[in-house]
Amino acid sequence: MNITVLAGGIGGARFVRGLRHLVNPTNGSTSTQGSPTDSKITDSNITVIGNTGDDIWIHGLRVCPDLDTVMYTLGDGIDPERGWGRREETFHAKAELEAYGVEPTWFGLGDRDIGTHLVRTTSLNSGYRLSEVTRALCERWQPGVNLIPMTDDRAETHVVVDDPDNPGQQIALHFQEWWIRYRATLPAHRFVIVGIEDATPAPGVLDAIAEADVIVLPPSNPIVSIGTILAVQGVEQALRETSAPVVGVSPIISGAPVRGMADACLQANGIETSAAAVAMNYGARSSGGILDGWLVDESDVESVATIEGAGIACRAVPLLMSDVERTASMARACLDLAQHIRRARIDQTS
Ligand code: FO1
Repeated sequence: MNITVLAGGIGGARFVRGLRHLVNPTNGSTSTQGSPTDSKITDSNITVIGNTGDDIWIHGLRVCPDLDTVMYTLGDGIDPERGWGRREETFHAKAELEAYGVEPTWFGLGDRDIGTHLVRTTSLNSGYRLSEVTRALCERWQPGVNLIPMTDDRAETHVVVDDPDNPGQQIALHFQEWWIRYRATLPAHRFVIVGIEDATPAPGVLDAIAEADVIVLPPSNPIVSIGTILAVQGVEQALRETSAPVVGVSPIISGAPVRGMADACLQANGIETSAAAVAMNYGARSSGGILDGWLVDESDVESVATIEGAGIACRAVPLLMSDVERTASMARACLDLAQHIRRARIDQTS
């Protein structure tokens, strides 16, 4: 089975780790598989289309937070508490830059992480495409999935806010400054993806959508992570045209994001912070959107009828990714819902 996932950072990476555990359980571990139909699942391959809208030049280094979070999480190099950057990290280089009074000082540039950015920056400067560099970096980390950036071109999310230093003026901050330095507390007027007009899908992105048996939207930020991937020309159209069921997982549980500041992003786009509102924002394929199915947490079970009424098949299951097994169960629920959607289509056509 070909499974394609459109992923952002921490939430998306953790979901893919559970999905990988489901389809390629490590030897000896008890996976959540049970029924004989699972043989179809176990020889699956996973392609992750990663968001690059968060990417930033920092002290001359190209940093790709969401690609690295997926790569480190699946390669077991991630810092488990932070959810980003390397485990056993130190920040000596960052302290030296601060001692020189070099800005930005708000970005957590780790010493081990700098190794990745040096390899990536050198390779990019030598003319390699980001997708080629990402493949090369994954040779070391062996994530067990095919990680492809959404585009090899520049497409950087900026956030238009009221200038904290010039009342009455608006400025565009790089997403990372808004997210890290200001913790998304400056109300966002809108998001602008600089370069998106000229950005084309990286090699393999459209094929991964067209050739998928299932496409999953994990609980990543629907605006600045998955929304950014959808903004790359051709991607949303490919999702509408693919025969694969598109199943999403709500990043909102009981009206709040599980982590991160997705609510600040939703508010900026006038979207209510609820599981149903995020599903409606993606839209049902039958009404011009991209969603065939949507998973909400059990605590949001009352929204199932509304979502189904909009033409999106919906199930309420536990959505807290507190460990790999629970996340694998969520992934299982995604694949089961995709199977249900496929069968329902066959029934309709027969
Ligand atoms: N997030 C923070 O909250 N503070 C940081 O200092 C920080 C540094 C950082 C460095 C490398 C990297 O790959 C990610 C980093 N992140 C940091 C996370 C990052 O801002 C977010 O994970 C994504 O951009 C949003 O998903």
